[in-house]
Amino acid sequence: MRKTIFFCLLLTSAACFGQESKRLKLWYTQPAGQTWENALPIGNGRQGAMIYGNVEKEVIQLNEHTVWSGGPNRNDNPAALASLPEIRKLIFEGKHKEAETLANETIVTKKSHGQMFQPVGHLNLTFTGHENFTDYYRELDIEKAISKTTYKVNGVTYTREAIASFGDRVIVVKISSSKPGSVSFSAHYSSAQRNKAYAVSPSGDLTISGTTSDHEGVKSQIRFKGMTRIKTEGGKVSTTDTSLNVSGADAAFLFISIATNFNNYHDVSGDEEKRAIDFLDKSSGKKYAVILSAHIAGYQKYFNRVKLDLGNTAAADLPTDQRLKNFRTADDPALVSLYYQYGRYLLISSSQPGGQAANLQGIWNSRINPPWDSKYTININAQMNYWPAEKTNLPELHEPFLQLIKELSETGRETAREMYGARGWMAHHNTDIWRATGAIDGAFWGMWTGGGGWLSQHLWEHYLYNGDKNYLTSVYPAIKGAALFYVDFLVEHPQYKWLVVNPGSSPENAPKIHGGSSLDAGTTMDNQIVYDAFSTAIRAAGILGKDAGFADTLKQWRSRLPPMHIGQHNQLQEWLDDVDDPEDHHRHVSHLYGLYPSNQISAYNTPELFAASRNTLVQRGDVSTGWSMGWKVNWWAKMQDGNHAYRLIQNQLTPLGVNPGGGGTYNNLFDAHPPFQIDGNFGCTSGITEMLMQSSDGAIHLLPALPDAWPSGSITGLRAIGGFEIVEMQWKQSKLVKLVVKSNLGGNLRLRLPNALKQTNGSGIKMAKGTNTNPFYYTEKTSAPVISDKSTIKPLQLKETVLVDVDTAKGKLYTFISK
Ligand code: FUC
Repeated sequence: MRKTIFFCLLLTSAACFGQESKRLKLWYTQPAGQTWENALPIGNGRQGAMIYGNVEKEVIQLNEHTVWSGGPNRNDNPAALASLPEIRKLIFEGKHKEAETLANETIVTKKSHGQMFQPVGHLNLTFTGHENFTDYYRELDIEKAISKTTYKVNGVTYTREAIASFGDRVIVVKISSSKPGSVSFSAHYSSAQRNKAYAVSPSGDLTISGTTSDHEGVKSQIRFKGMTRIKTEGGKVSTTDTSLNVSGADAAFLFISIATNFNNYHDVSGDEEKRAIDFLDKSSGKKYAVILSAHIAGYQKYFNRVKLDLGNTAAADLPTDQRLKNFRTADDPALVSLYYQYGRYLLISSSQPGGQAANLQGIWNSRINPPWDSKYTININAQMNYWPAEKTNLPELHEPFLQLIKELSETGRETAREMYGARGWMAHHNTDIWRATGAIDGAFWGMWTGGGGWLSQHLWEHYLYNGDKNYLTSVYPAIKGAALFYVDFLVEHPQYKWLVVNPGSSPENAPKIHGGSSLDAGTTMDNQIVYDAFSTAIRAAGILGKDAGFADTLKQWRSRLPPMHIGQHNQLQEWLDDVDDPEDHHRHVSHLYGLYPSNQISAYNTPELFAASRNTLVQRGDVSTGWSMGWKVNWWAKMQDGNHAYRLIQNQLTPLGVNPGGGGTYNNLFDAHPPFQIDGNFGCTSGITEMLMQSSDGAIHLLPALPDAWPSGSITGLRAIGGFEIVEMQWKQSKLVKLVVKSNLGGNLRLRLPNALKQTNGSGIKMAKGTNTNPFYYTEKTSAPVISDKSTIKPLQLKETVLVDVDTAKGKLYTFISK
């Protein structure tokens, strides 16, 4: 803020206000052209659109959250159960490749490898005579969720505004001009879907109807209907068989609705026609100003909860694509806050209560056969989408994902029983809108059983933030079922006697000595996931006063899981044996699941494992795919190394193609794996939060990883475990100067501070001793690690912090300032 003011003095105030208002905008001085990743995303959780901002031929690429290939289906392989003993034996005998070959036959599906999230098509707008234009400008205002394009032709300024309305279930485009009567264009649909038809309905609406693709033996059962109704001020609307033509209007308003027959993963009996018409009829009679203000209010209800200021510099005055190019060498902290808020914008736009969860591309996909089907990869990617939800104050938006998990706990029950003879439920490494839980792609990738165990932690996380026991009761069966699966699935390791997952894997990676096979028993991530599945079920059962006997069994079984291992390279071992290669730069660093998002590895409780995790991170290297770098921002934040976390942000905010062999960011600030995957956006937003505040390790830790690049700043509205809200936090010269915390549930507020603060009313704050009495902050004490004889691991020197306790009452605010 101070930098802004100083900079303002150098400029006219008008210019300065102009820049101020661009703070939360992505803006450009050229159209997207033919490049989808230059177009700007809008969405309301049900509909998504990419706005190209092309002048003469505008393209609005359309998505709807339930437009998926196929129909209700399952993809279990029933041959799994009979071959399980043999696969286990082969792995225990060190014949990993043979085990994998057998698993490819008997465990990997013979049916669908998952269905595809597909586009509806394009709405094309042709503006004849607009070939030569000047004064071009387009933006996405993420404070209001509005995309805008303006340009001049023959002295007339044309403006297009597009919203995916949060109040009404339609996309609305307003086209206007500075001179009355100059709005003329034609509109038609196009689509790469094979089965589709275009028409103009008797009521004069432009329509597209079709069915999605049959895919991998699953027949499409999804019918979609898209409708566009145009209302004008002045002028005329005429029609052809497949287009609407506007001429001489002062302004035109396009209402775009899309619906399908999808009700839920096992019911497709809805009426897409009726739905699409209803959405149009309800909205198109309203005044644009009314729709717009409901839209902004509906969006800002979520967006405005968090405000972040990391400072502002002259570097921020350039268009977004230029800033992205410059970021690695420029001082542009405001690009980080823009990117941070863009992550929240994307979650609000792609994940709304009652809708589908944000998939691999959120809700934006133009391809009939998208990369990885744009489905849900649940060995990291889908979970990462939801890392920002709780802490950046968007808990309602977690709901579609929690619903997906509850539904998987239904479909995954049959998979557990049929394939593994186990109770409870499980999922392999992928799922889709039909909640398929079979093993796909090949055993190297698909032979991983951790989907249920990991996902169930999201059900628990939601409770840790809201403390709502009714909610916990509603998700307890899924939490219990995820643990129960492992009670039946674990086997004793013949050599070490620990209980292990076999067959398992450390997602998508293999140690060299296993002949190219990823299959193994007791991998570190598998052990950590089982540990969490058990611990969470034990705690949930305790809180709800249920299943005491079951919880005792889980405690006993948990004590027989393998401890974590520190290997010869001072690394956290990825596998049970010390076979890691310090030159391995694989994008998955799955064994650090225990550091983040789990907290089994702690700076304060497990110092050797914490130090080993750092070595693993260093050995694995920084530059990688987009999502991998996003995860690393979180890990370096947990390492309390703000400068290293910042380096990862620099790597992530790099135009695609500059990081050799790695990902980066597209001009529209979409994350590049490459190709586009939205997980990296969400992972980085989560990581930036973790740099400023963490609450997973026994206290609310403020500014745990502040980089030198952000000496002063402020943030409002973050949420912490136990119902606390960081109403406001300010820091100056890298020192925390003000903190306001709201307690929504009461209980002990334990703060870990970078420097001492005093409470403004002077009472109640005391130095903390012993464990935190707040039950939400209970942390499990993991077993001591097994350390290799060759290791020279030593705990890291941690930054000094001040640990204080404040007894809080429900609903009260607590303010602290520098001493
Ligand atoms: C996992 C990753 C890939 C990609 C895919 C969607 O398989 O290993 O990098 O992100 O998911």
